[in-house]
Amino acid sequence: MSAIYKPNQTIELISFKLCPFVQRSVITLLYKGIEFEIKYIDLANKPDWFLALSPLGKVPVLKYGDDVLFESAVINEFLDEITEGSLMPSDPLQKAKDRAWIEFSSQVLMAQYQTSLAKNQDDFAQAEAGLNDKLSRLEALTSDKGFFNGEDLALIDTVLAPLFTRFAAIESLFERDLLANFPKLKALGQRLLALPEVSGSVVENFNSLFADYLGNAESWLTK
Ligand SMILES: N[C@@H](CCC(=O)N[C@@H](CS)C(=O)NCC(=O)O)C(=O)O
Repeated sequence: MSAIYKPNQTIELISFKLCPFVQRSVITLLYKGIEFEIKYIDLANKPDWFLALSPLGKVPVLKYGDDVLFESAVINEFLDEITEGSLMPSDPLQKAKDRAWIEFSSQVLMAQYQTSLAKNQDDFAQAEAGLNDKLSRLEALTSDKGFFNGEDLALIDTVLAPLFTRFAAIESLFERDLLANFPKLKALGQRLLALPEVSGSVVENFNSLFADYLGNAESWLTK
């Protein structure tokens, strides 16, 4: 029997407050109007029950009743499929392309992470060059109609949004606009960050937790 979301279904997202992959699933849950609970864990000190549930030891993990799902892209597609109004293109080719760019966007998140954690100016410049390479690819594909594919928000937008939360935090905390050379991405970011599902997808003190995290890691941005 296929799963169809029932509002009384117990859904719990195992999370870490600063994790962009968790944030992707929170955006999808909020956008799809799915009721859920969120449980934060400390990734530096993973509880045994979490390690028992999560084959990769990574968040997000979604507990759907007695079932367990992992990997944000998989969780998001599942949440999309059990609710009305698909956020994936119906055309198989376009759907395959979106899945490919969703995978690519995970690499962009990793490049952004490495850039924000670089410990000195040289490492920062090197990491930023790698990040910019990836951002150029996204910039070339970003529509100027509102969202990544066009006028309608799709899952690819929900997975890109956490990038913009972190670019905005870096700009506000350290006065560095890492999207200055990417006008279409900048506009996409502003559009996404204005959505309540995106602004409400992180904890209220996100910027200060993010600053603390970078400070503890002795990131060059914080010096
Ligand atoms: N491909 C995974 C990546 C998830 C991931 O890397 N999560 C990080 C936190 S942001 C994590 O749990 N790291 C713990 C670890 O690697 O030990 C997804 O999309 O869900």
